[in-house]
Amino acid sequence: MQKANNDELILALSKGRILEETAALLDAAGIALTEDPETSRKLIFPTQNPKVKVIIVRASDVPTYVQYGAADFGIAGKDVLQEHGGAGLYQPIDLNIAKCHLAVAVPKGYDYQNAVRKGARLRVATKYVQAAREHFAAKGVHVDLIKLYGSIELAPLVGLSEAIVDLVSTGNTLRANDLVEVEHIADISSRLVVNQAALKLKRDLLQPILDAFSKVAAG
Ligand code: PRT
Ligand code: MG
Repeated sequence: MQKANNDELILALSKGRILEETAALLDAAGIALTEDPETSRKLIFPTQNPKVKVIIVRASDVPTYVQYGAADFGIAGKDVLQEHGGAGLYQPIDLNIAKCHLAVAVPKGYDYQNAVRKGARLRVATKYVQAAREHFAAKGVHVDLIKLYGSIELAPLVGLSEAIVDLVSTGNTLRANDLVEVEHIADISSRLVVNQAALKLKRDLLQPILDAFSKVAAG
């Protein structure tokens, strides 16, 4: 097993929007990638700093790699961190990237407020079971949560659920599927997460990078 040793750092990132929006941060910290993961099949990448490598994993797997110390630090959405639970992770910086919000949405014309008032039991499809459960429990709304792994917006269109809980950024996906947002649950952005042991053992290597990230994140 390749495991991070004490004179090198491994950063866990995911392809797509996190990688894109992280480029400026990596640049500022002197750890820009020297190869483009979007066009490569490799999973471990060198950076400008010979002591720092980047591994590319699924967005929802980033906290797991960092929790177990297979990566020393990583970047993940607050949505992902909330579902993971955050055990073993130190979360020092809100990077203010990959911003969106978590919302409840229903098909246009469905009277959500009325259904809630009448105490109806709603079927809600979501990838974010943890966050959805907390949200509806706090509001005293009765729900049956249906866990999906993608294309959440499809569920109400084919009768799998009455409502969804999903991430929204531009709102284009909701509009394209005749869905409307009825509740704003939480603002989401991406956070830097650091393995708690690495923070102590590799402070010398980590601190300058954390400082550079903080500086860019603060604008
Ligand atoms: O697909 P995979 O399981 O590998 O992971 P992922 O889908 O979580 O990864 P990715 O790269 O899509 O998202 C990584 C992180 O970006 C998420 O964990 C969020 O914190 C953040 N983020 C920001 C978003 C969005 N904006 C976003 N709009 N993640 C997903 N979306 C999806 C949303 O689920 C919906 O289907 O985009 C659609 C809505 O977008 P709009 O612009 O049409 O409103
Ligand atoms: Mg995705």
